[in-house]
Amino acid sequence: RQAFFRSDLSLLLERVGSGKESLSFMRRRMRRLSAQWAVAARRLEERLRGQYREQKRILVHVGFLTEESGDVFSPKVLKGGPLGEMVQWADILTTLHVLGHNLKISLSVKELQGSLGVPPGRGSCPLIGPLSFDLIYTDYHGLQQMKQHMGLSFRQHRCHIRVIDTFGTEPAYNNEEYATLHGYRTNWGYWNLNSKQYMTMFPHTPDNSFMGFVTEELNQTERFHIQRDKVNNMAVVYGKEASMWKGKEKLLTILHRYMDIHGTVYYEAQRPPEVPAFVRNHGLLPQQELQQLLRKAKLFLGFGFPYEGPAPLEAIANGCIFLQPKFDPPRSSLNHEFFRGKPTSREVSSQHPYTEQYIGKPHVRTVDFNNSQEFETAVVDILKDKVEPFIPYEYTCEGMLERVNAYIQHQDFCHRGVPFPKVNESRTWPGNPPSPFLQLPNSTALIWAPNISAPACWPPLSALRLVLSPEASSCVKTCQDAGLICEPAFFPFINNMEAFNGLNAQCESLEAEKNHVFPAVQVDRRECFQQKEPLLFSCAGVSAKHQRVCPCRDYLHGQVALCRDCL
Ligand code: U2F
Repeated sequence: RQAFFRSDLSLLLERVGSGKESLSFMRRRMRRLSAQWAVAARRLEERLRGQYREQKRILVHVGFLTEESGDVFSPKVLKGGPLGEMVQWADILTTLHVLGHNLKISLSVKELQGSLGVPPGRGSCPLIGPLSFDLIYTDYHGLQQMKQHMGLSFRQHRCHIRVIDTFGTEPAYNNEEYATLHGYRTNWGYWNLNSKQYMTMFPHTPDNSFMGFVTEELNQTERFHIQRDKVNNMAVVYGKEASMWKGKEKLLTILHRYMDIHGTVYYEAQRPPEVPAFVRNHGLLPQQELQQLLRKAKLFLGFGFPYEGPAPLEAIANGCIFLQPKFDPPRSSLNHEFFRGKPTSREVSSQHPYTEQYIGKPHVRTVDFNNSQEFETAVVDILKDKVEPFIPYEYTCEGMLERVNAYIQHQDFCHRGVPFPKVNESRTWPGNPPSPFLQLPNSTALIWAPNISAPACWPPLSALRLVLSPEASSCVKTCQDAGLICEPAFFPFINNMEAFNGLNAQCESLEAEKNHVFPAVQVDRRECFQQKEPLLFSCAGVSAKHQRVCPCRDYLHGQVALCRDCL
């Protein structure tokens, strides 16, 4: 059956219900953004005209909101607790609904069992029949619950699952055997999914799919009002909880020399929060009122926590400049408590690396907050800067609809499109002779555009550009330095001798091993290594001794998840 765009959200709002604060928060958000979604749906429909889109049966099981997982989030919605996850789930549900799919929402284990057809009273190993869903969106809590209640069927059906995973899961952590043997085992990882089944809040690593969320857009009148009403010396501090302001008195004092400071810190009437007296605290605001405050402010100031939330994008969308601390050394699960135990080694270079790397000046300034002079200079510069409200396309409703639609129509983890080539088996492609090579500026990397006509693959292989990384560089970084992005779906096509030859690797030996940095080359020893375990293909992997064979591709401006030929 064909899917048709929907612009009316009433059915969705009804299904979400409002039994808890978290659900009410999500419903309020859906309602507030409904006009914006409708416009985006019309635009995308126009652009995709003529494309057949299949309607999928989708189960959405929001594990972290179930009572069975402890639901620690809902009671804190009005008390300064995390809201980012709720923002994202509200937007995912809306996207799936607007794209015209057949949705079932589950917010408890009971509903999950009902949806999956688990007979009541059966033990922990039921065999359920054919799955009545094409796709299941859940999170790590939900995954655990599904495994528990699907018993033996879990393995069989897991290719249909998509895991909403805020900070991302790297392949080395996802492969159970490898994680256990090599010290990558955490409480969350080791599910042996295809790493693209994990969907993140920001495009952290291309090993995962970037799901995202949306940022509220401005109409012409609102833009005009922002220009008119901006208060040049008004700052809003990013931080809903008093703990996020601890130890920041010195910075606040510097800032206060130049600007009026506003905050939105939650407090209970009898115990006002400990913020300096010169701060005007509004208390935790409803999202809509926070937007109004941001429309007036010039500066949005991050103090280092929370990491990677939606609020900086909202501030930039409302014409603020986001000033945030650089982390040197970068923080990660290897050196920092908050990230410890998360299934990724990703290095977090600032409070919000996405805004640092993908947006940058003039909207974002990332400086060393331990250096008061540097901080003060940034504040002075911001007072002089002129900025326009800005939203990266991938964080607009149209961008999210476009991206998720492409995933739903093209990603398939149930059928292996490419037969995994037998290791050491040489495949011959009708292809260009691998020259001339393009030497990338300031890099030892070589790039080769093979002309492969291979089986159906998404993204299409026409986008493949093969790059040999320098030593100690991941494919994430290598592709980025070449103005491209790493595409793990291409790994199976380049795990062979043609690729090594194409990159002029001059292999004298070739071995196949399970190692998350392979395929790779040890150039001085002329040793080449193939990957033996498809689940370990990894863009993120990095090794001091190896140069990695990196499958890169182009990407659309403002929509990094998609390539030119992806739509
Ligand atoms: C992030 O979670 P947070 O919820 O702490 O992220 P924020 O960026 O602070 O804000 C989320 C939403 O809260 C809203 C605001 C944002 O959309 O509009 N809000 C509000 O309604 N009223 C206010 O007064 C202030 C903000 C991240 F998203 C999570 O994934 C992480 O787990 C967490 C920890 O790093 O950080």
